[in-house]
Amino acid sequence: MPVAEHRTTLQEYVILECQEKGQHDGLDAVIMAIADGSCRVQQQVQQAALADVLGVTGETNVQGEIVQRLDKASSDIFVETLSQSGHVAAIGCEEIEKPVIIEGDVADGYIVLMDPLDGSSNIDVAVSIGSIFGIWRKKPGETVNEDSLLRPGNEQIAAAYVVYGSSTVLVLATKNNVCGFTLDCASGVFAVTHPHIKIPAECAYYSTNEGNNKVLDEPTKKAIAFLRDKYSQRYVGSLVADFHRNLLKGGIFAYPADQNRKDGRLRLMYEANPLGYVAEQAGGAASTGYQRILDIVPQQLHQRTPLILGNKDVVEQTVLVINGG
Ligand code: AHM
Ligand code: MG
Repeated sequence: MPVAEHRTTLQEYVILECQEKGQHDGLDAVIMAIADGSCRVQQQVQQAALADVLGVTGETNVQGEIVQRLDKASSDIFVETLSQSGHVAAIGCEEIEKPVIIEGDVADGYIVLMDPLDGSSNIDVAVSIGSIFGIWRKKPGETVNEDSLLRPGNEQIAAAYVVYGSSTVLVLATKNNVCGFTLDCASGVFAVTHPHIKIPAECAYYSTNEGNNKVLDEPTKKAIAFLRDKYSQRYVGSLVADFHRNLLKGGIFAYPADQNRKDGRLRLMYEANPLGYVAEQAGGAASTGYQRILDIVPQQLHQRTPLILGNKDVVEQTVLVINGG
């Protein structure tokens, strides 16, 4: 018997959620397209070298980073499932320089920004990786073009991520509601396993690349020292996996700007914004150190941002230290 039986499936959940939120225009299809794509990606992740998807493609992406074969495969899979959903007007993707504009009648379309395979450095070594999605509703009557994707995170109507770890978990956030689903690999069905996620009040962990300490400015060094003094460190090096642990167990993730990365390391539109949205709906917070992530008015699809993400109180205390408090 499939283990997902007798549990609410993702499909049942999104239909109810869309009814409750008055979203009757295909948001459920967009979310199921993400779920279908992530089932296919997880099969490749599980088979790894056997499916011949490890290693590099030999290309570099728009950020100048080496493209792994699984980065490319995941990007292709999600572009296909989202395009075919019939409700996506445009896709912005870490691996694709320009937005993918979907032709045809998509009057009620959504705009999806995605990191199809997060944690690229962990692909070849069987460590948890993931996919991240921010979802915006197209403006009424708008003809979508490149600028249509440059919307602030506070206009997202949903966000989701998938962790391909010891199990495959999809977390979906809609306004004030965050829910986790585990994939039953035998049936390809996601079922509710983590209802009503709220980030625990107590912060257990901090997650940061301590190797960057030497290139931090003094206030940021003090902020990291403040975290180091109070909490245990956990750092996977896949944002999705680090965030997922901190969301369930209580914790804070920090990738601040440094001498080598003046604008930070992570991407605003398809890493910081979606996870910032998930964090806020679960009672947490996301900041650059100076500004709420979701309030940033984006200038470019692939722009980077410093990111402090997790327990609200601890994000606020960290921001205070960065600002000399
Ligand atoms: P990617 O989207 O190309 O995988 O890059 C983002 C990743 C994040 O998952 C992770 O938090 C960060 O880069 C790790 O960076 P570093 O190796 O500098 O610690
Ligand atoms: Mg990433």
